[in-house]
Amino acid sequence: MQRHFRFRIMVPSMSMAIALFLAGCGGGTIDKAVAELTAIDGSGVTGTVTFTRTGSGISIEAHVNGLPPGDHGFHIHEFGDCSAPDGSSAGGHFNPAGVAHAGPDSPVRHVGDLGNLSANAMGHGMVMRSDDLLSFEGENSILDRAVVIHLSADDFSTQPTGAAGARLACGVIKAAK
Ligand SMILES: [Cu+2]
Ligand SMILES: [Zn+2]
Repeated sequence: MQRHFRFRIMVPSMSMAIALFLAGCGGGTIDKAVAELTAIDGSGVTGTVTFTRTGSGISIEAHVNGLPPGDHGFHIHEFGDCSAPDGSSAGGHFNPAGVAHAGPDSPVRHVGDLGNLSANAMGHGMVMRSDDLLSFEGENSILDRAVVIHLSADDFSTQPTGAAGARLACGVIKAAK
């Protein structure tokens, strides 16, 4: 009788300990994600975009090579699929709220509206900024979506694309350590 009683106490406390262990080791939040950009249709454009959690949002650090000098539309597109020869499989701009396209500093914009990436004479472009609209969870989660770099500049007004033209590079945003 006493043995049976002790057994019943032990089972719930052990399962609680296992749950705490799993929460600590396996259920942690994502703090970083990376998109490795590969060239679309022989463009020669490649790069890396790193997203890192900050206190209020996500910081973006992009390094891209092989670009024509000048500004290039820089977006997060809805689908993490870069398989189509023209990059169209990534879909349109990531826009969970169903609002209008705009620039990255506009109070109302697509979540995916990251603005332009400006390439120098060497074809290198870089972006370092922080963005409070991006998230690693919930409806604004950018995980498993795609970063796309375009041939032309985003004008921040033409709907729904910013008239940024053809897609030069694409990479799926993957959770990282
Ligand atoms: Cu785009
Ligand atoms: Zn947009």
